[in-house]
Amino acid sequence: MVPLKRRKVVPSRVGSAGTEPNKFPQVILFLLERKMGASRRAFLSQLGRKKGFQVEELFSESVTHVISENNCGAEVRTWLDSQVRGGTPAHLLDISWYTESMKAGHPVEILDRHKLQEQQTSQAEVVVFSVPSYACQRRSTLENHNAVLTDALALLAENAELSEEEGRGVAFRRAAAVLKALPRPVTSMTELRGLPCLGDHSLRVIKDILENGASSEAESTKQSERYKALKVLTGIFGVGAKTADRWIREGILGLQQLQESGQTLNRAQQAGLEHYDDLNQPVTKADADVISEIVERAVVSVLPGAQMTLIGGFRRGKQSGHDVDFLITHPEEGREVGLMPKVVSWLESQGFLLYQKTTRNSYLESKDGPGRPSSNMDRFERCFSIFKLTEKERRRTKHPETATENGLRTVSTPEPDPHSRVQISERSRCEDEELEVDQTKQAGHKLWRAVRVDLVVSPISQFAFALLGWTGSKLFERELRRWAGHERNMSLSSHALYDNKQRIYLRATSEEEIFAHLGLEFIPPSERNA
Ligand code: 8GT
Ligand code: MN
Repeated sequence: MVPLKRRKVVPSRVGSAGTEPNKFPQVILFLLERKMGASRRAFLSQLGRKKGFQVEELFSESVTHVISENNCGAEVRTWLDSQVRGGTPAHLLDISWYTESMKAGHPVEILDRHKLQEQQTSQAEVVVFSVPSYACQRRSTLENHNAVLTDALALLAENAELSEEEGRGVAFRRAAAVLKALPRPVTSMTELRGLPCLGDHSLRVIKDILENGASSEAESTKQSERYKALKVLTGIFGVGAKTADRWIREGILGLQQLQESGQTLNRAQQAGLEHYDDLNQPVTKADADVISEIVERAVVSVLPGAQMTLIGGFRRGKQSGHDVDFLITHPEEGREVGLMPKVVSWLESQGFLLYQKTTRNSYLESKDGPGRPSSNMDRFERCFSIFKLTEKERRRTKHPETATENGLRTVSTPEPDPHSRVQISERSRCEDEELEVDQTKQAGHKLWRAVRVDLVVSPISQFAFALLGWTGSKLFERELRRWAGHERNMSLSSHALYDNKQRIYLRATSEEEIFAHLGLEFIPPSERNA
């Protein structure tokens, strides 16, 4: 057993019948509930007391050994810092030390493998930054003081995602989100001590940048033929990482090679290729507002009383996005059934859709109830579409308020795009459009652009969950679910919140209520840009 500092011994507050008297007065244990769970903690604590160990219910400065399960040193350190200012000199140990000590009937010697990865902090090692572990506990800061670091990590995250290495992608995204939350630029590695979610790989990248001004890994990735080809090919709507990878292995690295290859493209990919330039141009908030009005007209025309909400990045206050997302519902449960095909038909009849695919909602037919605990697959009725947004619509739905707000309302004609002009003449049906084409040709400009639009329909009983689930960001959603599972023993989906302990679904009619169920402070959409 390693010698411990002599301390004032505080009598146990939890001595109760059936427990041995404290046999090891120099050892005061505390079991961290985080990730261990309350019931396992209670069980293990009781076991320890029976063997004559002093196991504290509450953390205090007298604790000599902090025991945790499935936590890394940084996570435990962050938790402890929130309890005791200036940290604690206690040993931070893995559960293995505890179980071995239980077996031996006395505190066993602390070996390296028992210690949590992070070494004990000395007085000199002061924690500079303190950031909560989960992105859903953080409000996004207005300014990113560490853009060079986060850009490199985001690029590596994107490359991992495009290479179907999801875990690695998430790790980089989490690390980037933590750095983005810092109040000032990081200047040395020691400042990162105690920060959550910084894995070895991310730390190597950060170190490289701090020492050499750039990350060699990020730079070489950016220059690599594979990354460039993945970007171009997945830029085609309907093409995911798997398809792009297959094409690359067949020697297809760009659009021209793809067109010449004679590959069979599905309907989505054909549309994606046809509107490639438009769909790879950011959608402005102004255009998102114009499309909102069109969708609203559609929804109200086919079902009076139905409601539509802008979701995704634009709900979070982003000024541009890669698509526009909408959630549709009706205040009377059940009235939303059959709504999607009607909305789509209306939009189609008005000539707004260049492409659409509606996926059926299998939830209604499924017998396993909303949001099965293990499932975060979305089962709402959903329509992936490509809108044709014309100048005429842009003018028609001009809002004086937004015009002055950000100046984006003044519609500037997009860059000439000969590729798309051809499509106009191919697609022209009515005289109006013929006239537009004429004008377009004369002016050398095109008078419409293609925009990706996603529509989702939810019953009102699930609306709050759908709204929360579809507002994003993707990392924020992932972190919410991680929090729910690890910290609350609950399962969150875009359909429901399930309490695994009580075995009940928790109802909510607003996002605020869901945060309250989760024991989280409410973070408004504009501050969720994790
Ligand atoms: P962007 O459009 O500007 O790139 O940014 P975004 O609006 O934040 O991203 P998005 O890709 O349009 O996705 C919007 C949100 O919808 C994301 O936060 C994501 O979590 C959510 N989302 C999907 N697909 C699905 C899905 O199948 N089920 C659920 N529940 N949410 C989804 O993108
Ligand atoms: Mn979006």
